[in-house]
Amino acid sequence: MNEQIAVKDLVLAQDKKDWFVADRFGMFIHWGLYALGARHEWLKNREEITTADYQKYFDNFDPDLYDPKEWARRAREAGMKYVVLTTKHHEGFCLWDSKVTDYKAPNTPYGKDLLKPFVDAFRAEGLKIGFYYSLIDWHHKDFGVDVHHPQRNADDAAAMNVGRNISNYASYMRDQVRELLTGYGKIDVIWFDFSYPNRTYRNLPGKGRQDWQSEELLAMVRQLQPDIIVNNRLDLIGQEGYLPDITTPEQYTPRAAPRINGQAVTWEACHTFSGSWGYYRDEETWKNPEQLIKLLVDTVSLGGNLLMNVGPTGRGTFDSRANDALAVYGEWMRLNSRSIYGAGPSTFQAPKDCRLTQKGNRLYLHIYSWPFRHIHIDGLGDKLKYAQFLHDASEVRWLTPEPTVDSNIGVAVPQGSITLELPVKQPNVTV
Ligand code: FHN
Repeated sequence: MNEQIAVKDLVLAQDKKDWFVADRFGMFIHWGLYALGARHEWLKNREEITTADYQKYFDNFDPDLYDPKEWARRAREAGMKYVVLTTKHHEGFCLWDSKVTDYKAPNTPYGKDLLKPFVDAFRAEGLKIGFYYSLIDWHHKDFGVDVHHPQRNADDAAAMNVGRNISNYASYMRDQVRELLTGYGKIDVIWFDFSYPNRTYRNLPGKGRQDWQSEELLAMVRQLQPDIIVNNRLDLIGQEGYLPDITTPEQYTPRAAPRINGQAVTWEACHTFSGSWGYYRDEETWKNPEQLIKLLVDTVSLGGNLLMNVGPTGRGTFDSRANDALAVYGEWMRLNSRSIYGAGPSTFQAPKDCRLTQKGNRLYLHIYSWPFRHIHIDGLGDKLKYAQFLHDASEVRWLTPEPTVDSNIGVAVPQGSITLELPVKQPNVTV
Protein backbone atom coordinates (compact mmCIF):
# COMPACT_ATOMS: atom_id res chain seq x y z
CA MET A 1 0.00 0.00 0.00
CA ASN A 2 1.21 3.51 -0.79
CA GLU A 3 1.85 4.98 2.67
CA GLN A 4 2.46 8.43 1.15
CA ILE A 5 -1.26 9.03 0.60
CA ALA A 6 -2.42 11.76 2.97
CA VAL A 7 -6.11 11.21 3.73
CA LYS A 8 -6.61 14.93 4.39
CA ASP A 9 -6.11 15.36 0.63
CA LEU A 10 -8.91 12.87 -0.02
CA VAL A 11 -11.68 14.92 1.61
CA LEU A 12 -14.45 16.14 -0.73
CA ALA A 13 -15.17 19.88 -0.83
CA GLN A 14 -18.50 20.75 0.84
CA ASP A 15 -19.95 22.38 -2.29
CA LYS A 16 -19.65 19.05 -4.14
CA LYS A 17 -22.32 17.78 -1.77
CA ASP A 18 -24.85 20.61 -2.31
CA TRP A 19 -26.95 18.45 -4.68
CA PHE A 20 -26.99 15.65 -2.10
CA VAL A 21 -28.17 17.91 0.73
CA ALA A 22 -30.83 19.43 -1.52
CA ASP A 23 -32.13 16.03 -2.73
CA ARG A 24 -32.69 14.74 0.82
CA PHE A 25 -34.44 11.49 -0.21
CA GLY A 26 -33.06 8.42 -1.98
CA MET A 27 -33.79 4.76 -2.67
CA PHE A 28 -31.49 1.99 -1.43
CA ILE A 29 -31.81 -1.33 -3.26
CA HIS A 30 -30.41 -4.61 -1.90
CA TRP A 31 -30.54 -7.28 -4.57
CA GLY A 32 -28.54 -10.45 -5.09
CA LEU A 33 -28.69 -14.25 -5.00
CA TYR A 34 -30.09 -14.03 -1.45
CA ALA A 35 -33.36 -12.68 -2.93
CA LEU A 36 -34.04 -16.23 -4.21
CA GLY A 37 -33.85 -17.46 -0.64
CA ALA A 38 -36.38 -14.77 0.37
CA ARG A 39 -35.03 -14.88 3.94
CA HIS A 40 -32.71 -11.82 4.39
CA GLU A 41 -29.43 -10.86 2.72
CA TRP A 42 -27.42 -12.54 5.50
CA LEU A 43 -29.13 -15.83 4.65
CA LYS A 44 -25.84 -17.66 3.93
CA ASN A 45 -24.37 -16.63 7.26
CA ARG A 46 -27.45 -16.93 9.45
CA GLU A 47 -28.26 -20.44 8.22
CA GLU A 48 -24.58 -21.45 7.94
CA ILE A 49 -25.03 -22.45 4.33
CA THR A 50 -21.81 -23.75 2.80
CA THR A 51 -20.59 -22.21 -0.44
CA ALA A 52 -21.36 -25.52 -2.17
CA ASP A 53 -24.98 -25.51 -0.95
CA TYR A 54 -25.39 -21.80 -1.73
CA GLN A 55 -24.49 -22.53 -5.37
CA LYS A 56 -28.12 -23.50 -6.03
CA TYR A 57 -29.08 -19.82 -5.86
CA PHE A 58 -26.46 -19.00 -8.51
CA ASP A 59 -27.57 -21.91 -10.70
CA ASN A 60 -31.21 -20.76 -10.51
CA PHE A 61 -30.77 -16.97 -10.71
CA ASP A 62 -32.96 -15.85 -13.61
CA PRO A 63 -34.96 -12.68 -12.71
CA ASP A 64 -37.40 -12.99 -15.58
CA LEU A 65 -39.54 -10.09 -14.34
CA TYR A 66 -36.63 -7.67 -13.86
CA ASP A 67 -37.71 -4.29 -15.24
CA PRO A 68 -35.46 -1.46 -14.02
CA LYS A 69 -37.68 1.09 -15.80
CA GLU A 70 -40.50 0.06 -13.48
CA TRP A 71 -38.19 0.32 -10.46
CA ALA A 72 -37.05 3.78 -11.56
CA ARG A 73 -40.60 5.01 -12.19
CA ARG A 74 -41.68 3.95 -8.70
CA ALA A 75 -38.65 5.62 -7.13
CA ARG A 76 -39.34 8.89 -8.94
CA GLU A 77 -43.05 8.79 -8.13
CA ALA A 78 -42.17 8.24 -4.45
CA GLY A 79 -40.23 11.50 -4.55
CA MET A 80 -36.78 9.91 -4.43
CA LYS A 81 -33.98 11.83 -6.13
CA TYR A 82 -31.08 9.35 -6.07
CA VAL A 83 -30.60 5.60 -5.88
CA VAL A 84 -27.90 3.33 -4.36
CA LEU A 85 -27.82 -0.29 -5.65
CA THR A 86 -25.82 -3.18 -4.19
CA THR A 87 -23.50 -4.03 -7.07
CA LYS A 88 -21.93 -6.70 -4.83
CA HIS A 89 -23.09 -7.58 -1.33
CA HIS A 90 -21.27 -9.76 1.23
CA GLU A 91 -22.10 -12.97 -0.72
CA GLY A 92 -19.63 -11.78 -3.37
CA PHE A 93 -22.07 -12.11 -6.29
CA CYS A 94 -21.67 -9.31 -8.87
CA LEU A 95 -24.64 -7.78 -10.72
CA TRP A 96 -22.36 -6.56 -13.51
CA ASP A 97 -20.10 -8.28 -16.06
CA SER A 98 -16.93 -8.02 -14.00
CA LYS A 99 -13.81 -9.26 -15.80
CA VAL A 100 -12.11 -10.36 -12.59
CA THR A 101 -14.61 -12.96 -11.39
CA ASP A 102 -16.91 -15.68 -12.71
CA TYR A 103 -19.33 -15.09 -9.83
CA LYS A 104 -21.53 -12.67 -11.73
CA ALA A 105 -24.95 -12.25 -13.30
CA PRO A 106 -23.88 -12.92 -16.93
CA ASN A 107 -22.78 -16.43 -15.86
CA THR A 108 -26.13 -17.31 -14.33
CA PRO A 109 -29.16 -18.52 -16.35
CA TYR A 110 -30.08 -14.82 -16.63
CA GLY A 111 -26.99 -14.43 -18.80
CA LYS A 112 -26.67 -10.63 -18.89
CA ASP A 113 -25.24 -7.61 -17.08
CA LEU A 114 -27.95 -6.20 -14.79
CA LEU A 115 -26.24 -2.89 -14.08
CA LYS A 116 -26.27 -1.10 -17.45
CA PRO A 117 -30.07 -1.25 -17.91
CA PHE A 118 -30.43 -0.21 -14.28
CA VAL A 119 -28.24 2.88 -14.67
CA ASP A 120 -29.94 3.84 -17.95
CA ALA A 121 -33.43 3.49 -16.47
CA PHE A 122 -32.78 5.55 -13.33
CA ARG A 123 -30.92 8.25 -15.25
CA ALA A 124 -33.84 8.45 -17.67
CA GLU A 125 -36.11 9.18 -14.69
CA GLY A 126 -33.73 11.92 -13.54
CA LEU A 127 -32.31 10.16 -10.49
CA LYS A 128 -28.63 10.32 -9.58
CA ILE A 129 -26.72 7.03 -9.45
CA GLY A 130 -25.04 5.40 -6.46
CA PHE A 131 -23.27 2.05 -6.22
CA TYR A 132 -23.00 0.08 -2.99
CA TYR A 133 -19.91 -2.19 -2.87
CA SER A 134 -19.33 -4.65 -0.04
CA LEU A 135 -15.85 -4.76 1.51
CA ILE A 136 -16.79 -8.15 2.93
CA ASP A 137 -16.77 -11.02 0.42
CA TRP A 138 -17.81 -14.49 1.59
CA HIS A 139 -16.99 -16.00 -1.83
CA HIS A 140 -13.48 -14.70 -2.55
CA LYS A 141 -10.72 -17.15 -1.65
CA ASP A 142 -8.43 -14.44 -0.27
CA PHE A 143 -11.01 -12.84 1.96
CA GLY A 144 -10.38 -15.06 4.92
CA VAL A 145 -10.97 -12.40 7.52
CA ASP A 146 -14.69 -12.90 7.58
CA VAL A 147 -15.27 -15.14 10.52
CA HIS A 148 -18.90 -14.19 10.90
CA HIS A 149 -19.41 -17.64 9.43
CA PRO A 150 -20.11 -19.93 12.36
CA GLN A 151 -19.34 -22.87 10.08
CA ARG A 152 -15.85 -21.50 9.72
CA ASN A 153 -14.75 -22.57 13.14
CA ALA A 154 -11.35 -21.64 14.52
CA ASP A 155 -9.60 -24.64 12.92
CA ASP A 156 -11.31 -24.04 9.60
CA ALA A 157 -10.57 -20.35 9.85
CA ALA A 158 -6.93 -21.07 10.61
CA ALA A 159 -6.81 -23.57 7.74
CA MET A 160 -8.53 -21.04 5.52
CA ASN A 161 -6.05 -18.48 6.67
CA VAL A 162 -3.33 -20.57 5.07
CA GLY A 163 -2.54 -19.04 1.72
CA ARG A 164 -5.12 -16.30 2.35
CA ASN A 165 -3.70 -13.14 0.93
CA ILE A 166 -5.76 -10.12 1.95
CA SER A 167 -3.53 -7.95 -0.23
CA ASN A 168 -4.73 -9.93 -3.26
CA TYR A 169 -8.26 -9.28 -2.11
CA ALA A 170 -7.62 -5.52 -1.73
CA SER A 171 -6.26 -5.51 -5.28
CA TYR A 172 -9.37 -7.43 -6.47
CA MET A 173 -11.55 -4.77 -4.82
CA ARG A 174 -9.68 -1.97 -6.59
CA ASP A 175 -10.07 -3.78 -9.92
CA GLN A 176 -13.82 -4.14 -9.39
CA VAL A 177 -14.34 -0.59 -8.14
CA ARG A 178 -12.39 0.63 -11.16
CA GLU A 179 -14.77 -1.32 -13.43
CA LEU A 180 -17.76 0.25 -11.68
CA LEU A 181 -16.39 3.79 -11.87
CA THR A 182 -15.25 3.61 -15.49
CA GLY A 183 -17.94 1.51 -17.15
CA TYR A 184 -21.21 3.32 -16.38
CA GLY A 185 -20.66 7.07 -16.83
CA LYS A 186 -20.77 9.60 -14.01
CA ILE A 187 -21.43 7.91 -10.70
CA ASP A 188 -22.68 10.22 -7.94
CA VAL A 189 -22.26 8.07 -4.81
CA ILE A 190 -20.15 5.05 -3.88
CA TRP A 191 -21.30 3.35 -0.72
CA PHE A 192 -18.71 1.00 0.80
CA ASP A 193 -19.98 -1.30 3.50
CA PHE A 194 -18.80 -2.84 6.66
CA SER A 195 -15.52 -2.18 8.31
CA TYR A 196 -14.36 -3.61 11.63
CA PRO A 197 -11.48 -1.42 12.69
CA ASN A 198 -8.70 -3.43 14.31
CA ARG A 199 -10.93 -6.03 15.88
CA THR A 200 -9.89 -9.66 15.92
CA TYR A 201 -12.52 -12.27 15.21
CA ARG A 202 -11.52 -15.55 16.74
CA ASN A 203 -7.96 -16.07 15.62
CA LEU A 204 -8.13 -14.06 12.42
CA PRO A 205 -6.99 -10.44 12.78
CA GLY A 206 -9.40 -8.06 11.09
CA LYS A 207 -7.38 -4.92 10.48
CA GLY A 208 -9.94 -2.68 8.88
CA ARG A 209 -8.37 -0.02 6.73
CA GLN A 210 -5.13 -1.97 6.41
CA ASP A 211 -7.05 -4.96 5.04
CA TRP A 212 -8.91 -2.81 2.54
CA GLN A 213 -5.86 -0.64 1.76
CA SER A 214 -8.42 2.12 2.22
CA GLU A 215 -6.24 5.12 1.41
CA GLU A 216 -5.20 3.57 -1.91
CA LEU A 217 -8.79 2.62 -2.73
CA LEU A 218 -10.11 6.09 -1.88
CA ALA A 219 -7.34 7.82 -3.84
CA MET A 220 -8.26 5.73 -6.88
CA VAL A 221 -11.96 6.59 -6.45
CA ARG A 222 -11.14 10.30 -6.29
CA GLN A 223 -8.97 10.05 -9.37
CA LEU A 224 -11.63 8.18 -11.41
CA GLN A 225 -14.70 10.19 -10.29
CA PRO A 226 -13.51 13.47 -8.66
CA ASP A 227 -16.99 14.64 -7.63
CA ILE A 228 -18.29 11.35 -6.27
CA ILE A 229 -19.60 11.18 -2.72
CA VAL A 230 -18.02 8.39 -0.64
CA ASN A 231 -19.59 7.20 2.60
CA ASN A 232 -17.82 6.61 5.90
CA ARG A 233 -17.18 2.88 6.10
CA LEU A 234 -13.56 2.51 4.92
CA ASP A 235 -12.37 2.69 8.52
CA LEU A 236 -10.55 5.96 7.90
CA ILE A 237 -12.28 7.99 10.60
CA GLY A 238 -9.70 9.08 13.13
CA GLN A 239 -7.01 9.48 10.49
CA GLU A 240 -5.47 12.93 10.80
CA GLY A 241 -7.46 15.53 8.87
CA TYR A 242 -9.96 13.08 7.44
CA LEU A 243 -13.71 13.71 7.43
CA PRO A 244 -16.00 11.37 5.50
CA ASP A 245 -18.08 12.91 2.71
CA ILE A 246 -21.18 11.52 4.38
CA THR A 247 -21.84 9.77 7.70
CA THR A 248 -24.38 6.96 7.53
CA PRO A 249 -26.28 5.93 10.67
CA GLU A 250 -28.52 2.96 9.86
CA GLN A 251 -31.85 1.67 11.17
CA TYR A 252 -32.20 4.50 13.71
CA THR A 253 -32.90 8.22 13.86
CA PRO A 254 -30.15 10.00 15.80
CA ARG A 255 -31.29 12.21 18.68
CA ALA A 256 -29.23 15.04 17.23
CA ALA A 257 -27.33 15.64 14.00
CA PRO A 258 -24.18 13.48 14.05
CA ARG A 259 -20.88 15.33 14.56
CA ILE A 260 -17.29 14.13 14.27
CA ASN A 261 -14.81 15.68 16.72
CA GLY A 262 -17.45 18.31 17.38
CA GLN A 263 -17.69 19.20 13.69
CA ALA A 264 -21.03 19.16 11.85
CA VAL A 265 -21.04 16.56 9.06
CA THR A 266 -23.23 15.77 6.08
CA TRP A 267 -25.21 12.68 6.94
CA GLU A 268 -27.71 10.19 5.60
CA ALA A 269 -29.79 7.74 7.63
CA CYS A 270 -30.52 4.46 5.85
CA HIS A 271 -33.56 2.40 6.78
CA THR A 272 -35.60 -0.57 5.67
CA PHE A 273 -39.34 -0.93 5.24
CA SER A 274 -39.31 -4.17 7.21
CA GLY A 275 -36.05 -4.66 9.12
CA SER A 276 -34.43 -6.74 6.37
CA TRP A 277 -32.38 -5.12 3.60
CA GLY A 278 -32.65 -8.07 1.24
CA TYR A 279 -36.01 -9.53 0.26
CA TYR A 280 -37.61 -11.38 3.21
CA ARG A 281 -41.00 -12.74 2.24
CA ASP A 282 -42.31 -13.70 5.71
CA GLU A 283 -41.12 -10.68 7.67
CA GLU A 284 -43.98 -8.93 9.43
CA THR A 285 -42.39 -5.84 10.93
CA TRP A 286 -43.27 -3.49 8.07
CA LYS A 287 -43.40 0.21 8.96
CA ASN A 288 -46.87 1.76 8.69
CA PRO A 289 -47.58 4.97 6.69
CA GLU A 290 -47.27 7.21 9.74
CA GLN A 291 -43.88 5.73 10.66
CA LEU A 292 -42.65 6.06 7.08
CA ILE A 293 -43.54 9.75 6.85
CA LYS A 294 -42.24 10.61 10.32
CA LEU A 295 -38.94 8.87 9.49
CA LEU A 296 -38.47 11.26 6.57
CA VAL A 297 -39.59 14.37 8.48
CA ASP A 298 -37.54 13.50 11.58
CA THR A 299 -34.40 12.94 9.50
CA VAL A 300 -34.67 16.16 7.47
CA SER A 301 -35.61 18.18 10.59
CA LEU A 302 -32.19 17.12 11.97
CA GLY A 303 -30.42 18.04 8.72
CA GLY A 304 -30.03 14.54 7.29
CA ASN A 305 -30.96 12.62 4.17
CA LEU A 306 -33.13 9.51 4.20
CA LEU A 307 -32.04 6.50 2.10
CA MET A 308 -35.02 4.13 2.17
CA ASN A 309 -34.40 0.53 1.14
CA VAL A 310 -36.29 -1.84 -1.16
CA GLY A 311 -35.34 -5.52 -1.44
CA PRO A 312 -36.53 -6.83 -4.82
CA THR A 313 -37.67 -10.45 -5.14
CA GLY A 314 -35.69 -13.23 -6.82
CA ARG A 315 -37.74 -12.64 -10.01
CA GLY A 316 -36.79 -8.96 -10.04
CA THR A 317 -39.98 -7.31 -8.79
CA PHE A 318 -40.77 -4.93 -5.90
CA ASP A 319 -43.30 -6.82 -3.83
CA SER A 320 -46.72 -5.29 -3.17
CA ARG A 321 -45.83 -4.18 0.37
CA ALA A 322 -42.85 -2.22 -0.94
CA ASN A 323 -44.97 -0.68 -3.67
CA ASP A 324 -47.61 0.32 -1.10
CA ALA A 325 -44.95 1.99 1.06
CA LEU A 326 -43.54 3.83 -1.95
CA ALA A 327 -47.06 5.03 -2.82
CA VAL A 328 -47.43 6.45 0.72
CA TYR A 329 -44.29 8.51 0.16
CA GLY A 330 -45.49 9.53 -3.29
CA GLU A 331 -48.82 10.88 -2.04
CA TRP A 332 -47.27 12.73 0.92
CA MET A 333 -44.44 14.14 -1.19
CA ARG A 334 -46.93 15.29 -3.86
CA LEU A 335 -48.25 17.77 -1.27
CA ASN A 336 -45.29 18.29 1.04
CA SER A 337 -42.06 17.89 -0.94
CA ARG A 338 -41.37 21.63 -0.62
CA SER A 339 -40.84 21.02 3.11
CA ILE A 340 -38.19 18.35 2.30
CA TYR A 341 -36.21 19.21 -0.85
CA GLY A 342 -33.55 21.79 0.00
CA ALA A 343 -34.92 22.08 3.52
CA GLY A 344 -33.11 21.39 6.76
CA PRO A 345 -33.19 22.12 10.50
CA SER A 346 -34.65 25.35 11.86
CA THR A 347 -33.31 27.50 14.68
CA PHE A 348 -36.85 27.81 16.02
CA GLN A 349 -37.83 25.48 18.84
CA ALA A 350 -40.30 22.85 17.70
CA PRO A 351 -43.49 22.73 19.78
CA LYS A 352 -44.45 19.48 21.51
CA ASP A 353 -45.23 16.63 19.12
CA CYS A 354 -44.11 18.73 16.18
CA ARG A 355 -41.06 18.89 13.93
CA LEU A 356 -39.71 21.89 12.06
CA THR A 357 -37.98 21.97 8.73
CA GLN A 358 -36.95 25.24 7.13
CA LYS A 359 -35.88 26.39 3.71
CA GLY A 360 -34.68 29.98 3.57
CA ASN A 361 -37.49 32.16 4.89
CA ARG A 362 -40.11 29.43 4.81
CA LEU A 363 -40.69 27.47 7.98
CA TYR A 364 -42.52 24.14 7.81
CA LEU A 365 -44.40 23.03 10.88
CA HIS A 366 -45.05 19.28 10.90
CA ILE A 367 -47.76 18.53 13.44
CA TYR A 368 -47.67 14.93 14.62
CA SER A 369 -50.65 15.11 16.93
CA TRP A 370 -53.50 17.58 16.77
CA PRO A 371 -52.97 20.53 19.20
CA PHE A 372 -55.28 20.50 22.19
CA ARG A 373 -55.60 24.26 22.12
CA HIS A 374 -53.15 26.24 20.03
CA ILE A 375 -49.58 25.99 18.87
CA HIS A 376 -47.09 28.62 19.88
CA ILE A 377 -43.61 28.89 18.39
CA ASP A 378 -41.26 31.08 20.40
CA GLY A 379 -40.30 34.11 18.37
CA LEU A 380 -43.30 33.81 16.08
CA GLY A 381 -45.80 35.36 18.44
CA ASP A 382 -49.32 34.00 18.46
CA LYS A 383 -49.56 33.43 14.74
CA LEU A 384 -50.92 30.01 15.33
CA LYS A 385 -53.70 30.55 17.76
CA TYR A 386 -56.27 27.82 17.32
CA ALA A 387 -58.75 30.06 15.51
CA GLN A 388 -56.15 31.46 13.07
CA PHE A 389 -54.60 28.03 12.83
CA LEU A 390 -57.66 26.69 11.11
CA HIS A 391 -58.74 29.62 9.03
CA ASP A 392 -55.96 32.14 8.50
CA ALA A 393 -55.02 31.52 4.90
CA SER A 394 -53.13 34.79 4.55
CA GLU A 395 -50.04 33.86 6.53
CA VAL A 396 -50.24 30.14 6.91
CA ARG A 397 -50.32 27.85 3.89
CA TRP A 398 -51.54 24.32 4.27
CA LEU A 399 -49.38 21.77 2.44
CA THR A 400 -51.22 18.71 3.69
CA PRO A 401 -54.96 18.93 2.87
CA GLU A 402 -56.79 21.00 5.48
CA PRO A 403 -58.08 18.58 8.10
CA THR A 404 -61.80 18.02 7.92
CA VAL A 405 -63.51 19.71 10.88
CA ASP A 406 -66.40 17.63 12.08
CA SER A 407 -68.39 19.26 14.92
CA ASN A 408 -68.93 15.87 16.47
CA ILE A 409 -65.49 14.33 16.36
CA GLY A 410 -63.30 17.41 16.18
CA VAL A 411 -60.53 17.47 13.62
CA ALA A 412 -59.40 14.47 11.61
CA VAL A 413 -55.60 14.46 11.44
CA PRO A 414 -54.38 13.11 8.08
CA GLN A 415 -51.96 10.19 8.36
CA GLY A 416 -48.38 11.01 9.14
CA SER A 417 -48.36 14.69 9.80
CA ILE A 418 -50.08 17.96 9.03
CA THR A 419 -47.65 20.38 7.49
CA LEU A 420 -48.02 24.12 7.30
CA GLU A 421 -45.74 26.67 5.71
CA LEU A 422 -45.32 30.12 7.18
CA PRO A 423 -43.01 33.07 6.48
CA VAL A 424 -40.21 33.87 8.91
CA LYS A 425 -37.63 36.64 8.88
CA GLN A 426 -34.38 34.81 9.54
CA PRO A 427 -33.30 32.28 6.91
CA ASN A 428 -31.72 29.04 8.08
CA VAL A 429 -28.42 27.60 6.97
CA THR A 430 -28.35 23.89 6.18
CA VAL A 431 -25.15 21.92 6.55
O1 FHN B 1 -24.31 -6.21 6.76
C1 FHN B 1 -24.81 -5.12 6.03
C2 FHN B 1 -26.28 -5.24 5.81
O2 FHN B 1 -26.57 -6.43 5.13
C3 FHN B 1 -26.76 -4.03 5.00
O3 FHN B 1 -26.11 -4.02 3.72
C4 FHN B 1 -26.45 -2.75 5.78
C5 FHN B 1 -26.89 -1.53 4.99
O4 FHN B 1 -26.34 -0.38 5.57
N1 FHN B 1 -25.01 -2.69 6.02
C6 FHN B 1 -24.44 -3.80 6.74
C7 FHN B 1 -24.88 -3.79 8.18
O5 FHN B 1 -24.40 -2.60 8.78
